[in-house]
Amino acid sequence: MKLLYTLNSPYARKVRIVAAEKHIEIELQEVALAAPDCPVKQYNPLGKVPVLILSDGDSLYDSRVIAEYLDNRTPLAHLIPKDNTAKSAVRRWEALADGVCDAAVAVMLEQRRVEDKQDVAYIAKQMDKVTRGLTALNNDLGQNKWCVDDAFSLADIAVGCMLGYLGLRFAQQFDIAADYGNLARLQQALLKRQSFKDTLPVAN
Ligand SMILES: N[C@@H](CCC(=O)N[C@@H](CS)C(=O)NCC(=O)O)C(=O)O
Repeated sequence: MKLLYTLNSPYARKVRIVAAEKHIEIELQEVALAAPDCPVKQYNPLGKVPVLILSDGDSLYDSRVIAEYLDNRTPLAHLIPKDNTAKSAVRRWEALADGVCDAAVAVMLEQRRVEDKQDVAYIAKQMDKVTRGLTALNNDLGQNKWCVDDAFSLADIAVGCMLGYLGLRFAQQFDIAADYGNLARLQQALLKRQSFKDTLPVAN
């Protein structure tokens, strides 16, 4: 199996962490999405990473589908609970964390345009999603160690990848330690795991 990824994609990081936590060997191929010969479109019509290429040449996307596929590949250390209520809770945390990433990525892309072409109202709307998402996640976590049922899961991985991305791209705008203390505590716990240490985003 081969994963097409970019170094700082929070969605690809989620998949890399799931694979590491499950001790599943995956060949990693870093891609440049803007390169004319980028292989991603060949495997995912949407042209987005991550894409997992299976041994029969078939491909899986997006990150949520890949995470579930990997989680079911081995019985070891399940990251998505079997119980329906707990499973939905984990998937909801993931949906919100990924949604915060979607809004943050949208802002980052808009801010890369020439300044007088940027849509200020659009940026503000996306930033509101980020802020509301962070507040909800921080409140829902409360004093709990992990997001769902006191067990490490895909929910924690998704939230950790989102926080890593905000730290990389929006460190000036969001002071997680000061304003979202519960999330900051979760992030500290996650950063002790080898899977998180090995996939830290790199400023570029
Ligand atoms: N929902 C998708 C989001 C993937 C995504 O947006 N990836 C970004 C990189 S962070 C991408 O490939 N963008 C290229 C594009 O949109 O053309 C997932 O969870 O995998």
